[in-house]
Amino acid sequence: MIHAPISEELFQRAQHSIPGGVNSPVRAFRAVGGNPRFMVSAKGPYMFDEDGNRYIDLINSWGPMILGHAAEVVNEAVAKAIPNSLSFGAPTRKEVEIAELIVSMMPSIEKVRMVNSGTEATMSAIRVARGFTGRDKIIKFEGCYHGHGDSFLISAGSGAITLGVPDSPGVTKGTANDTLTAPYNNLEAVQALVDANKGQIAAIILEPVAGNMGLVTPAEGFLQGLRSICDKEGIVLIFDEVMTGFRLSAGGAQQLYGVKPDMSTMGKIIGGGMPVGAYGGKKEIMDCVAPAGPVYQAGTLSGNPIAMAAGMAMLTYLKEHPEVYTQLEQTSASMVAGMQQNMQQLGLNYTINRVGSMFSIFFTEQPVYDFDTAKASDTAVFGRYFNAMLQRGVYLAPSQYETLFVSAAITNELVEQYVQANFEALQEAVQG
Ligand code: HOZ
Repeated sequence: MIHAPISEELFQRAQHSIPGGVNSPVRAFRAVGGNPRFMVSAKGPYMFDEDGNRYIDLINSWGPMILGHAAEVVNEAVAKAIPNSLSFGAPTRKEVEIAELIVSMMPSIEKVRMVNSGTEATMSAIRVARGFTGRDKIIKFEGCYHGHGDSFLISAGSGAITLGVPDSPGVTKGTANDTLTAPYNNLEAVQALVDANKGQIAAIILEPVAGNMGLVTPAEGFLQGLRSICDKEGIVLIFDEVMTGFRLSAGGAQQLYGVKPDMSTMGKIIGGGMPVGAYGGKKEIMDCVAPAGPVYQAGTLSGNPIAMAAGMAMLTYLKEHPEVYTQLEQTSASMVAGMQQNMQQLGLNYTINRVGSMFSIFFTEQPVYDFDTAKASDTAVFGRYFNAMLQRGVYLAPSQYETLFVSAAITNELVEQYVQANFEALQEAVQG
């Protein structure tokens, strides 16, 4: 039995000085019960908490640690950059190099602007799309999460739905009115919105593989269908690749599915674990951004030298080592195959969705292809499953409405341990 009294004490203490005791809501474990674990270190596939417990990590900082924790290639680059100052607030060679690298890796990106988080990237991207088109409205999909910008906290996934506030108080009616929503994978609904708002839609933004309502894959033809609606109507198609970028392939979901958006947003892996985001796209759109154009967007710490060093090291490694993606695919496929075998043995038939190294189990027997079908999952069973896995030293995302991220540090032996833990945890979770 894993105990965590120090984490419990820290969590109690944290409630006095931090809202809800955490700096990002999902971390509070509210959807699964119990106390969050306070981490002190991590190496390779493992995280270690304040109580000295070790966990196999399947969140990997929500994606960035694709090589596992404390990857030497990234740590060395950061260590080398630190003595040269933590920040300049002036341009650097590294910013040019990372921009060139991103352009060379992401199929649709011709120019890119670095920011400090995925949220900043998506907020900036829709401002640019609005500036470029001269239109106000955007379409987003129910259950997709694009960070916590006002325009996106409408039918939002991730922590918003985990805590039951998919439409957050504090977002003005005016802002909400400019965000139209459609069910994921439903082209007819998108077409109907476009028809009803002729000439008013600036952008359609989506996660090309949705990972914030659990993992939901794009149906065949969905991304292509959006591409042609956008082409016909002069709408900017934005792929939010904050989670999928550099993970599902070196060129993200757009490379995997062969569909080019007009703009892309990125984060997570792009910073190698440092707080970095970016948005980019076609030259003519990105040249609207100040100082090249009139759409204002800025950041004192944007392009921070330490963050750029980490991101550059990570992206360079991924570009030069395509075998990482083959390994991630094999590892993740084995994990899911093991889960499926377990379910067969236990007479269960829950839904598992997977693309590459991202996957989710939903506690429903029905296929999950949008927000409503994702919400059919029995979250009470999920909570029990999560805690049963935690007790067996496996750290999963503490919400049904998140995805798991596999790292290249997961060995075959760890896959076996994971599959065994899954068997026992499933048994425990369904017993109630
Ligand atoms: N779904 C979020 C990452 N895209 C979870 C991380 C967080 O909100 O803290």
